[in-house]
Amino acid sequence: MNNFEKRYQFLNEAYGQLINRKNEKEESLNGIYNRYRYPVLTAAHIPLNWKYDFNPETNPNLLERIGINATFNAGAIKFNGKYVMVVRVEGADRKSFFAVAESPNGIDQFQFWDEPIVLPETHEPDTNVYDMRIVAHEDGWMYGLFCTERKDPAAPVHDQSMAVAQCGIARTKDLVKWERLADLKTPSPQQRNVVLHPEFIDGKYAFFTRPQDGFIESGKGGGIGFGLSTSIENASVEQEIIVDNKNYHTVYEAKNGMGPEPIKTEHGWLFLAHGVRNTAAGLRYVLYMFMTALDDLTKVIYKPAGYFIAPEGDERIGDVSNVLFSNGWILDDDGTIFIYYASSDTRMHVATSTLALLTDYVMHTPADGLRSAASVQTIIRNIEKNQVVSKG
Ligand code: M1P
Repeated sequence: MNNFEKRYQFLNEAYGQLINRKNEKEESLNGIYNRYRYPVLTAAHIPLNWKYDFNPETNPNLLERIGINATFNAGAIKFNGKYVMVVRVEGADRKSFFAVAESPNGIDQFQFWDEPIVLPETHEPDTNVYDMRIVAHEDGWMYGLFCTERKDPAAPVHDQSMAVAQCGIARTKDLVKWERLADLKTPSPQQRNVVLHPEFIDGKYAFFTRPQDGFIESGKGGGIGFGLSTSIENASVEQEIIVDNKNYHTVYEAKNGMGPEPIKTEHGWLFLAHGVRNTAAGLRYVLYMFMTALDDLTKVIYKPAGYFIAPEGDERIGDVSNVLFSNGWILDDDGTIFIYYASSDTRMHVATSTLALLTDYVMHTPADGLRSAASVQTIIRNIEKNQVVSKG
């Protein structure tokens, strides 16, 4: 066997083992959700034929020709009975694009489809696209809302990082062929983390937005916004109502943003979002939850204090460390919820829970009292309740 053949065999065996590796559910201390031992997608899950030229004439050393850096921030949807993620794949060249990966059970054996998504562009080409929320809308289409980033035309020559982020919109029936629509128009100079609500509201398309003044800094803007548009082909939100704002000395004091689309429960709409705070070590991203009224998506009726999931162990380390981010979850008919989340802008994980457990968590976890003394009182009330239970 020559060197090319040896490397070919080695690469294929390692890839096969990774793709077929069974995941293992971890014990849950909080009882709300279970993490899994292995990430569900990493850069190593990218098909070998995307990266290697397998012709011994043109690649006698079987070198990797196209580097992939990370697979993260995936939208998720159940499609044709499969658990499907629309993954943000980032090349070694720092360009992100989308690719579909599917699993038979939602927790392991995720495999990418044959080719990455070829996303049509508008008249204004995207420099970078990322973080798609894929939503099955009641109008019959699946919509992918994502961030489209272009260089800020106002950037001075010395600044090569100033960008304008806006919400791109594409729709599909099969996740293979995509129709690109006009970017969402809002009053905000910057938009990321925009999500389409799955149902019409007052006969209109409903959007969750995240108005920001700057590319990174929320400035005077911020919070999770909500607005309506009569059209999806030329979507335009004229007024953004803030549903859930950033707040002093909380896990979302610097900024926050929507996760995936909300899930309807008998008690209200269940939301998963990310909150960001600043630390000496940089920004820390955690996931939190809240619930809005069934008849009013802008009215928060329950909001547990603090985070729901925060980076833990290996999740804390990656290209952008100390970050958890989720833009995809799947609710199964039996009430199981698969929460897909990325750690540190590097890899994808899954946590499982149920609609009943998440509803219990959101409705019965004490709210944030916003001061140390209030937190102490919350604990004391709990201790006192437990004393009654143990005496009884
Ligand atoms: O690097 C962490 C995250 O930063 C951004 O999120 P937000 O817009 O809330 O600040 C996004 O670029 C996201 O992709 C990234 O994971």
